[in-house]
Amino acid sequence: MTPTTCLLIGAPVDSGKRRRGCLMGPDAYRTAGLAESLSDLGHAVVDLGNCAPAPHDQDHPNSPAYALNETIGWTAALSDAAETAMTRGFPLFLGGDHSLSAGSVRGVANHAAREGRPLFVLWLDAHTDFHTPKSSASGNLHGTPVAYFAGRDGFDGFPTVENPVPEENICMIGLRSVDAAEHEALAATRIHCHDMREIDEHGIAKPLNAFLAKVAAANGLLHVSLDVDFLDPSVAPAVGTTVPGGATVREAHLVMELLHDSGLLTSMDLVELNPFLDERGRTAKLMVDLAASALGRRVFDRTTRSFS
Ligand code: 6HN
Ligand code: MN
Ligand code: MN
Ligand code: MN
Repeated sequence: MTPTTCLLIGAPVDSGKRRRGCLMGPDAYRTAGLAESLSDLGHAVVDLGNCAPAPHDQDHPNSPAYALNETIGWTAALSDAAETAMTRGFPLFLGGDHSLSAGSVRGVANHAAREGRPLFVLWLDAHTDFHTPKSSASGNLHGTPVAYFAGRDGFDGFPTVENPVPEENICMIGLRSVDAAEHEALAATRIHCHDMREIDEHGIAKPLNAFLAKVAAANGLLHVSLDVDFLDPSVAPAVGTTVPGGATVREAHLVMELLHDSGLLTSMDLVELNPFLDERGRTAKLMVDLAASALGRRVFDRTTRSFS
């Protein structure tokens, strides 16, 4: 990748579910050496510090959605931060739970619309996060961001999504925990869904390369959202929603390496890291290494055939 300006945007969002700890995520990435890893690759790195949610009302005591108004406040603030950052460089959102992507993707989509280019989203996750606040059985809004930025109804009180991401521009890889309501809703969409069974059978490069070809053909922008639980819990224990049977370290790195080689990646979220559940920082370190792969780190250079 030609050297770029990486903008680190701390998004200590902890409102998207009841189990606490994701608010420590941004500092865990900093501690694990994210800025240094990216500057070692030749990028300029600007740490913009942590965002705060926009002012918001108290929740209604009977609200079925947990911390609804705080999540609405985060969505507004992060959307603005994303839109601004897209004009300055490559935004990297340091989560924070996955509800942050409602904001990051909305902002990136507004930027894409202003540029007159289509936005594509790659969702790397065990889950589809396609609930609405009304369909969610858990009431945890980290299970809803895709439905929000795809323009589903049911997000009363949230900032209006002026530029929904078209269904056919969304690709999910790593799926292995999909609720019945999400399954039914997704079946009626053109979202590309690739579960772990498909990855086992055909390899992870196949659906990814097919998607990247679509992005390239459309001259699109590409946002990637990497949920820690995309990875197998044996290598990434620091997440509250572990599901066995996830991506291996090499599968995840291959995705990142192919993303880098495509030259298409324009923004990224690192989400769901809960440092309270980590083992001596190993999950934070793995996520930092994956971000570095996405931004150009490699062991062996295929063009010069030399080790670096
Ligand atoms: N995530 N489908 C479950 C729920 O509570 O709605 C799990 C959501 C997981 C959220 O992956 O960020
Ligand atoms: Mn998720
Ligand atoms: Mn997940
Ligand atoms: Mn597909």
